[in-house]
Formats: sequence, C-alpha cells, structure tokens
Amino acid sequence: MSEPAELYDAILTGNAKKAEEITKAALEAKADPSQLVQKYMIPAMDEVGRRFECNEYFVPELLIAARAMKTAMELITPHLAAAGTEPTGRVIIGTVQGDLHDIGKNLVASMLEGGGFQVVDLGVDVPAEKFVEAIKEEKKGAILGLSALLTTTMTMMKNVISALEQAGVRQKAKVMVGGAPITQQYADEIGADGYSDNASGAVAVARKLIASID
Ligand code: B1M
Repeated sequence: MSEPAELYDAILTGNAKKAEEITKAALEAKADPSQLVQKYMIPAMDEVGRRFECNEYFVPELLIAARAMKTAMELITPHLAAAGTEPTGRVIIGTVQGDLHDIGKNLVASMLEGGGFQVVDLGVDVPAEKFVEAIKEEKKGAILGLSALLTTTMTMMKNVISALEQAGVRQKAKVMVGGAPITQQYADEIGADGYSDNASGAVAVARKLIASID
C-alpha cells in the first residue's frame, strides 16, 4: 500500500500512473486534499524546477512531471470545490500571453471554486484583448486573475491593465496577480488591486476584492 508521501517521488519522477494510484488511495483513506497539494505536490514541482535550473532535468522531464501533477490534480480538484454553496462572486482567470504554465493557475482556480467563487478559466497564452472582452461581458464587476511564471511574460500583466483602461472598463475589474516571479512590489508598480504568492492566499485576497466591488 502506497503512502501519501510517495506522491512527492511519483511527481518528481513523472510517474503519472503511480501518482494516480497514490492520490486515489489517499482520498479513499480520507486524506485532506489540500494537504496532499501543499505537503507533497507543490514541493515536488519546486524540486523539479530546482533540478531544471542546475541542468539535472530538461524540458522533457518538466513535461512528464507536469503530466503526473495534472493527473493527481484532476482527482483532487472535485474535493476542493465546495458543494452547494451560494457563489461568492465571479473570477475570470488566465495565464498571460506567451506563457504556457497552467498548474499554479489551475490550482488557484480550484481553490477559488472551493471558496465558493464562480470561475471562468480562459486558459493559457491569453492575449490582453481576450481578458478585456471577458470583462466587458460581465454584467457587474468581476475579479480578473492573471498568472505568469516567466520573467519574460510577467510584463504582459501591465499590458492587460493598460488595455482595460483603454477600453474604459478598468473600474469593472479588480485585478489580482500571482505566479512565481510576481511580488507585492511588482503588483503595486503595475497598479494591480491584489496579489498572492499562493492558492489559498488568493482566495482570501479575492474575498477582500469582491467586497469592494460596487
Ligand atoms: Co517552465 N519554467 N518553462 N515549464 N517551469 C519555470 C517557471 C522556471 C522557473 C524553471 C527554472 O528555471 N527553475 C523557468 C522560468 C525562469 C524565469 O522566467 N525566471 C521556466 C522556463 C525557463 C521554461 C521554458 C522557457 C523552458 C524552455 O522551453 N527552455 C518554457 C516556457 C514555455 C512558455 O510558457 N512559453 C517552460 C515550459 C514548461 C513546461 C511546459 C515544460 C512545464 C509547464 C507545464 C504546465 O504548466 N502545464 C514547465 C514547468 C512544469 C515548470 C516548473 C518546473 C514548475 C511550475 C509549476 O507548475 N509549479 C517551474 C519551476 C518552478 O516554479 N519551481 C518552471 C507548481 C505550481 C503549483 O506553482 O505555478 O508557482 P506556481 O503557482 C503557485 C504560485 O505561484 C501562485 O499559487 C500557485 C499555488 O501555490 N500563483 C498564483 C500562480 N498563479 C497565481 C495567480 C494568482 C495568485 C497566485 O492570482 C490570479
């Protein structure tokens, strides 16, 4: 019988089948789904990143580790979502243009759903105009969640905020930003309304932001 701690190795070595088995068994044994994510899965992806940085891992290893992470996340996500609660508000979320990283964004989306938010996920590599169109379609204001994992794409966040201003819909959107290279200082610099460095923090920030939408 596999232990939940083995999930770390399954993801680190990109063994999706093993990751699936361990996750299923852990959930059946009533393990806390968010603990599985925080204790084993995110640290495994951090170690993948560290190995990539020191040339022990290359893009194929990143891809298979990401596939194992996703396999486990697909099983965990329904357990993170709150059943039958009134929607707290709406969040439109996406990874900015040029950026294909979606594991963190998906995790934030799942946690927001778990926190009672309705989430519209625009996916990855989302151009600024698509965010603007989505906000225009909102009857009331909404939170716009922007994720970026690359130092080369984080600058797109500023472009999205400028595009909202140019389209005259900046006041309809509370912009929340996050992703590994993003800091509170950067969020302030680009005029974002909220920032979190993790998925559960993002729910707390979203709750504050939604309360400030008129
Ligand atoms: Co890439 N990659 N990658 N990668 N990748 C990083 C980001 C990198 C740090 C690795 C490294 O060098 N150590 C590095 C970026 C360096 C930099 O810019 N400074 C890097 C690079 C260089 C690249 C490529 C350029 C590699 C290449 O092709 N030569 C390429 C770029 C492709 C592109 O996007 N155009 C690339 C490709 C890939 C894969 C496709 C192979 C794969 C992604 C698969 C996928 O997402 N579907 C991948 C992966 C897996 C990683 C690492 C290893 C793991 C990312 C991850 O999923 N982390 C990553 C190294 C690392 O981060 N340690 C790396 C786990 C996830 C749960 O954390 O996404 O940070 P994270 O999300 C967190 C928080 O940041 C926060 O909450 C989440 C949960 O706690 N958060 C938010 C995220 N979004 C938020 C939004 C919010 C609030 C909080 O509000 C809206």
